[in-house]
Amino acid sequence: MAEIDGKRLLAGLHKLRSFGASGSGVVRQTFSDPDMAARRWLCDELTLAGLVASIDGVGNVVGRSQNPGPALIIGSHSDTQPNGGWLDGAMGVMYAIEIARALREDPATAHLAVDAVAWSDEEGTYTTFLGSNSFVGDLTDSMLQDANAEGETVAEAIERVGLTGTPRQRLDLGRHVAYLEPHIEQGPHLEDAGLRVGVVTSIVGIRSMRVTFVGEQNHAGSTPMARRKDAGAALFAYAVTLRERLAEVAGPVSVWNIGNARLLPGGESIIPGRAEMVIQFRDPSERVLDAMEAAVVAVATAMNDDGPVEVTVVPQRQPVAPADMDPELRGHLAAAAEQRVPAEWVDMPSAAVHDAMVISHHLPCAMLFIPSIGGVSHDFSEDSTELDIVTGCQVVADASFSILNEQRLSIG
Ligand code: HGY
Ligand code: MN
Ligand code: MN
Repeated sequence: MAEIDGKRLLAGLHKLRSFGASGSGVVRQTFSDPDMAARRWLCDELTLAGLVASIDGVGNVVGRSQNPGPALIIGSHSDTQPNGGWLDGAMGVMYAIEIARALREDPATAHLAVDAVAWSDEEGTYTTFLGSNSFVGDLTDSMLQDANAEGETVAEAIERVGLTGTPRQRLDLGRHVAYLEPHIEQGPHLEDAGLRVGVVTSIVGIRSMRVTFVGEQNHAGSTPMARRKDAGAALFAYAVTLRERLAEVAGPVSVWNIGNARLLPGGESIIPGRAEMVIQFRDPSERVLDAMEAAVVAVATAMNDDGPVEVTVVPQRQPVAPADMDPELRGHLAAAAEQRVPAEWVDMPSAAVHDAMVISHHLPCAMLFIPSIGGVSHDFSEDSTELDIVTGCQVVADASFSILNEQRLSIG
């Protein structure tokens, strides 16, 4: 089996961390200067790894092995949340580069084809899984009109960073046989159980809805309470009622979160005439997601019936359905984990969403997790041990070898 170079992997991760570094975390949102600088650096790294590398028309960085297929695609995303951790996405990208290098450096595996990717906008700064949706041909024109919090659309951002007209890389079913996405768990389960590796069974579905409240802006002192149409008061009342309703329809692992709540104009002496929030919810079952979405709408309808504030609900992002990982690929990851960390691995679901959900509609996919310290992610303090980072990469490298070997044997 090709042995990965742990020191080289960690050095690359710390270099990638430097693009948008902020304390112990990273601020590298899609199409920002740090994001594009990181993508250019990744292009160079992929080239050094012997791959033919380019940034495509939506910002994906794709390194294509010069070996003929069958080819494995390995990777993740290189963009981050506004308050991102240094490993979320980045680790899978650097695993891909290290594995491509290690297989190429070992004469016994130098003939194998591993393509490496860093997807664009996994974190939804602009739209839903921009890079992986584009790669599989599911990017719609309306998604190109989705915008970030500042109102810049995907199309405008692509123009701004100079990618307009650049070809978009696409899945090649005549070459690509599987996609592996290594990732940190972003939750507490592996650490709580004292385990080193998670082999992902399935990934939750996710939906988000924007709820808007329109009342009347007025003076916070001279307007009698009984005559107010307070959009802010309506938002808070809605949020409390909604949590109760969601708890009634939720499944055992359902989660929900209120984000981007705003009172407008927001001064303490002004009754807010407008308020808005985004409610995001996730569950492994479409039926439960449907029930949760119905609750979001029902609470708004009841509030409209009572008045005095008008409440509207619209989808914030395209929903993403739950996705199962490929059993055969999982078997390769499980066998490699059992070899490297016997009895210290487990099959587990993913409560975070990933590009593998999008790819899995077109190509067999699998994911490997390593533990997150304290189960923390989407926070500057996100971290994992160096041992777990390096071990995870070796397990994925071993599985990559066995998957491609099996493919070549089956082709004959
Ligand atoms: O939110 C998520 O699950 C992912 O980290 N973007
Ligand atoms: Mn991620
Ligand atoms: Mn994330």
